[in-house]
Amino acid sequence: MAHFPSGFVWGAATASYQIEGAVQEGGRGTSVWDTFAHTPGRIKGGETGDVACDHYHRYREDVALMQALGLNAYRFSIAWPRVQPDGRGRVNEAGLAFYDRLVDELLGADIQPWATLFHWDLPQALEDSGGWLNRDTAHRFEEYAFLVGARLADRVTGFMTLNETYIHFLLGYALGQHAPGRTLGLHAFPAAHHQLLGHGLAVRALREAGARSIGIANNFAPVWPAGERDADLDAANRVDALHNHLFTDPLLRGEYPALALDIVQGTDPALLDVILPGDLAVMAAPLDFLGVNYYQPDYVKANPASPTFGIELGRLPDRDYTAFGWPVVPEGLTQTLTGLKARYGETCPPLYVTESGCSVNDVVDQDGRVRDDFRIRYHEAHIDAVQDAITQGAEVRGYFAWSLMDNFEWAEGYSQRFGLVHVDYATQVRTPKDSYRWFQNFLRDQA
Ligand code: IFM
Repeated sequence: MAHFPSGFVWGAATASYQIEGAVQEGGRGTSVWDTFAHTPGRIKGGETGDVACDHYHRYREDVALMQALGLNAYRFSIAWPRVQPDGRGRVNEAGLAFYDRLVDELLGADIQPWATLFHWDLPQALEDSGGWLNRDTAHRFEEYAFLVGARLADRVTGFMTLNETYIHFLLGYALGQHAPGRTLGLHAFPAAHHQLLGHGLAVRALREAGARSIGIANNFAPVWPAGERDADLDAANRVDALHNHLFTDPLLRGEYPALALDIVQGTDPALLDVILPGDLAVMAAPLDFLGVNYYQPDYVKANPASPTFGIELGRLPDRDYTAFGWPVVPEGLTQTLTGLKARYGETCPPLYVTESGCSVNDVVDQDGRVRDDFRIRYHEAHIDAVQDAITQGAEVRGYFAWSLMDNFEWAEGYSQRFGLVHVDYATQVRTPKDSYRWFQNFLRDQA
């Protein structure tokens, strides 16, 4: 495989609710995911993140695994309700102290800490006043960003404000498959606008607090029409506007894409009233990098009968599929990275792949090995795809595998394993998979 420039960031990623557990320890408040997971029927098998990977207690062991793998970076998220149990005002020192210890442990292992401020676990108290539908949440996020920055900016290499604004809007507010479980369809637009506003306010707050490098981790997908009918092409353009452009144009161009505004206005013109003068300028605060979470393309068909905006997602032919049923399409990552450069030109900041990975039905064999060749091929192909993008002129500076270890996969509970490290949830035993060993050798070769 190709050699990457020295200084290229090689990491793995996780998120607080998916791994930490200890939901009632250290003064942590309740998050929307605690509430959602404890609501019968929401999560496969009735599972919750109450214990997850018990990372809150085992973070030293987990950092040791990263160090032995040879990672030079780790992307984790900070649980807002650990830091501010009510999402406003009172700061929980024990919560901040946990992230202090984690960051110091990483630095002691020569691993750069990359912290995401919001990976979907909103304090329940803020949800009770409307969550991201309420403009005030953006201001509470600014306050929280400042206090995390003031505590950690001296040691954190890169801050990401939010994770996957589109997915949170779509699954949390439009379709109700994730917390907080709202089913507003496109009437959820205020949740998109206020996340983006919160992002811009948080960038400003983090800078004031001394952060050195600030970005966001958005989810991107190349959108491919599943047919040549005008209706399919039109559907593909609409999905592209909503999935990709709506969440990044405001940050890098200072404007909403016209097609997305048309779609929202066509749903209800009053929805656009949440956009106040000056909001776009706040959202467009300069960024040091753009995080790209990539999994699969959107393969789109028009279907007026479909309840999801008259659009149906098709199944790409002739592909390998992950255990989750997602097609493996590495060239979609190349297209995404080069496409960002093409769309945003000079205003496109350096790119990091902040998530890429696949779920596999892994088992620990009799001899203690997890033979996850599928995952090895996945990462090999996606790292090659990054190399192709660099060759074609995209400035890509890092690759974070999703995920360091198996964890709570949201509505899927523990049924989807994405880790380089296998977790036995009954015993909390960690077993490095073959993909971990493959990545370790790959990184040795890069050195
Ligand atoms: O587990 C999630 C993560 O929290 C956000 N990006 C996609 C991953 C796999 O679904």
